[in-house]
Amino acid sequence: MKTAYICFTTDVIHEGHLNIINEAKKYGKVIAGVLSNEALVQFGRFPTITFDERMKLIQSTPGVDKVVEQKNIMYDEIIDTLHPDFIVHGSDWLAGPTRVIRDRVEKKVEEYGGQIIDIPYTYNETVRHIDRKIKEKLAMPEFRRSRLQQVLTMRPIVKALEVHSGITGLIAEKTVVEHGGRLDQFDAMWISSLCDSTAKGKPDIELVDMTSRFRTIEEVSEVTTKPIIFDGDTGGMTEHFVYNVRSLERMGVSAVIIEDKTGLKKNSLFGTDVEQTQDTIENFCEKIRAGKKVQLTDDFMIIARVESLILEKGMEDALTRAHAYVQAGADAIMIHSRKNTPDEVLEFCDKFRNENRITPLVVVPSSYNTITEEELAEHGVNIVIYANQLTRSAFPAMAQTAREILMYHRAKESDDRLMPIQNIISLIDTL
Ligand code: SPV
Ligand code: MG
Repeated sequence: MKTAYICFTTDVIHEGHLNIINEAKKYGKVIAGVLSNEALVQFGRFPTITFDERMKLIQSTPGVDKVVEQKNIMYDEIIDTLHPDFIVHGSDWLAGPTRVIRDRVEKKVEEYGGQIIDIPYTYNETVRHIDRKIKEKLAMPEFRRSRLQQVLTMRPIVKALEVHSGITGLIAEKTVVEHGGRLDQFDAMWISSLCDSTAKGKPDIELVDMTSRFRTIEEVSEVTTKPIIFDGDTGGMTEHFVYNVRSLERMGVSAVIIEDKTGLKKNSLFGTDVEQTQDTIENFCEKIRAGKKVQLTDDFMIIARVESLILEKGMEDALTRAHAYVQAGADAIMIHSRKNTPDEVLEFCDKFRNENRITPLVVVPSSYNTITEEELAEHGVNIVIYANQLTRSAFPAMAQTAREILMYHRAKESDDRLMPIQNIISLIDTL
């Protein structure tokens, strides 16, 4: 008997899936692949149920004869193992970034005379409603909060992009690229104090108050599902920090990063050009301990940011502080540098990893931007934050348009560089 293979990436079976199974049945025995969590996350879908639950769900669906795990987005391995006569899929993969998957399947099955069957994709009101419900569930604080810890176990390195508004949140949420035969997207979002302040035309000196910073979180949360890492600056006074930990946790934020500076905070990229004071190890450890004590879930992370390299206090100081902060309960360490080579950060990571193989390491390669994610991961880095690039790319584009309109007394000269408003609107979900 011939075999028809279908891969499932879903947590809920709806009539669209049943239709595909029924169509597949016409071609032979139906083998259903269930995409692994790791692959699913890479695919831009976060599971709302466990892998075993998804296996059981597909197994119990009428029409499915056999269930197997599909470990990769690409079908190569599964095709090599099963040699299915038919690969059946919704026609949605004929367009968009998933086209690359179909192209590769097409090449693979040609090798032994297999065939792709594209089934017109069902996208009616019921299906749309189910999709929306899954997305809403993913956006709920209790689901979103734990997602950073989950992606840390699933991705070789977690990539976070700076966001400071609903629309930048949507860019981080929805940008998917196909490059070199693989799909990629961001895993998390970083709400930078620098860019949040800049968007409000204010300096990055903890001037924008927490109520306003929390408003930004809400704005981003309303339209996205990815985990949020919040830039908590110095954390402020310990007596205030504990309240903010509770608020962030309640909002579904996954992590706060606080830096070991005290007094009037200045942006780290100024380094020693401006006066900046590092907190004592004792005080900062006390702040970390106080924060950990008040948090109510195991999901939330307090990440300690070591400013020793920024403030030119030396590698030993950076390492001593990092280990002390971990002892005090920090869930991860962020090491920052404003050098234009990654050397000191890599040296820190290697030395830290000699002593500590578990605590996640976070880096922000703004100035040492030639290093790749792969190289960072080789040195034990777990999270890479692209902290300000969206703001820095938008600002010159906006300033140029403003100058051109003033110069030509009309907008025509700028228009070729501008995105049609329909393309921008297409990012925005309608209810
Ligand atoms: C931010 O993005 O606000 C940061 C990173 O704290 S940096 O600007 O490099 O200090
Ligand atoms: Mg900051």
